[in-house]
Amino acid sequence: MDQLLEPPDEDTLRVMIATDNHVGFLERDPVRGLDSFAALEEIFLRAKEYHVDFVLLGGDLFHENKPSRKTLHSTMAILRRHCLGSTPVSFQVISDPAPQGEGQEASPPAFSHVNYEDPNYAVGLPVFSIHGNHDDPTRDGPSEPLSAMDLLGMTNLVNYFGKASATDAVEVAPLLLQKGRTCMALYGLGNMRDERLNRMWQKKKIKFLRHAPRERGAAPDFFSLFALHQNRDTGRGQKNCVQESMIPEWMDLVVWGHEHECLVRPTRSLAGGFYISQPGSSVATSLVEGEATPKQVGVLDVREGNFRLFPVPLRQVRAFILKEVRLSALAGLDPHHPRAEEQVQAALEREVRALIHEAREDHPPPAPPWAVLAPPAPGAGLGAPEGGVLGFLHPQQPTLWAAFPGPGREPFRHPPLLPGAEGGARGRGEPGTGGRGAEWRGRVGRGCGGSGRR
Ligand SMILES: [Mn+2]
Repeated sequence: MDQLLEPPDEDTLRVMIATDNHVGFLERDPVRGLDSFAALEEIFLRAKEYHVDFVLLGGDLFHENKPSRKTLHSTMAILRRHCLGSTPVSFQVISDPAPQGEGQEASPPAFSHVNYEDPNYAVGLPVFSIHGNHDDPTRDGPSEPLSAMDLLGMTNLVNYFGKASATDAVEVAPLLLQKGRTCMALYGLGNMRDERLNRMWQKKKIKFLRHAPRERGAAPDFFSLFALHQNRDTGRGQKNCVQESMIPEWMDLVVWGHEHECLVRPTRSLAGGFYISQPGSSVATSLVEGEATPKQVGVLDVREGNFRLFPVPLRQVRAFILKEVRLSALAGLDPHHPRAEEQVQAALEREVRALIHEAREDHPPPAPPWAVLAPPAPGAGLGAPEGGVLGFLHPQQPTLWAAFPGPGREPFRHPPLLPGAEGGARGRGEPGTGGRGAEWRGRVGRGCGGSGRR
């Protein structure tokens, strides 16, 4: 959409929101080993294409708690390629030098500055990230708990925030950001075991610090954005999730990490006054329905207490189609036939071929320069076929796999590469954003001057 190809105006803070990149997932797989890196790279390419002010990651950047050297190296290479540089950053951090609340710390521990304010570094695209359950801080012997995010924080590649050090009580303090007349209070809470968080919440041991109310007319109100990485309440047990009613009702927008299904379009919470956006994972880590919905990230515009969000489909993500096949519904199969197993094999091969065809139709390879990353091939034959009905045997999955050694299962040919620095993609192609998700939203009576304070 054209609005995204133009830089935001001086009062609009534009944020790329993404989560659960799970880089390093299946890194040794000859076919899918580079998928997670290609998706991460595309996120940053798009962030630059759409002139975002910063990138917000909602946790589980890494798939493994101790990522391999290769994964760390590739991730650092991507961050370094896209985030370092002399592009001016046009928003300021206006909170105190040590904005972390009691029981919270950041990396570097003092969080005396954001990475782009470090005079020894040139950061053109700041990244703010919390940790998830895959890359949470753990101890090596007597050392303080550290996560891979701490390493990225210490090297100034990301601004790692939302790390709670206390186990009994946490105060979540916001980073206060300002761009022109837009002010944002950015809250983050890295993953904790759901039961523990739930217990702390019930005991009122989780506090959200809120900026002091401003004088009427003195300055714009703050837009409160909260990034967390926990189970949502989807019926898995009330104590095994964060219920929306636990989130302060004065929050404006919650970026919900951890849930892999892409539900990036903001939906209004029934519990509070806030909206929720769940970007979902950028790589499918399990073969379930929620992962088969198209992978998207979001570009969020915030202007003086109002926001709009553009869903942005990722084109470098391997197509994944899930289909349930009922053998009883397929014509020409006889469970009593002496060669029933072969019949099943052939029938399933036909089904998979049809899915590959469908995937190719729906996901044409991206045109240059995106193709530099090598077009992802449809992920065919990945699913374990459901068999065993009506007396049929379970077809052997390796046998079915062997039927598709070819074009359906192409790996990325080489590690993702950077197109020209200015991303020649500018001006071509629609980001495919829908109109509905990009309406301006806000609270009635909010806006400049702190009117309608909650
Ligand atoms: Mn997670």
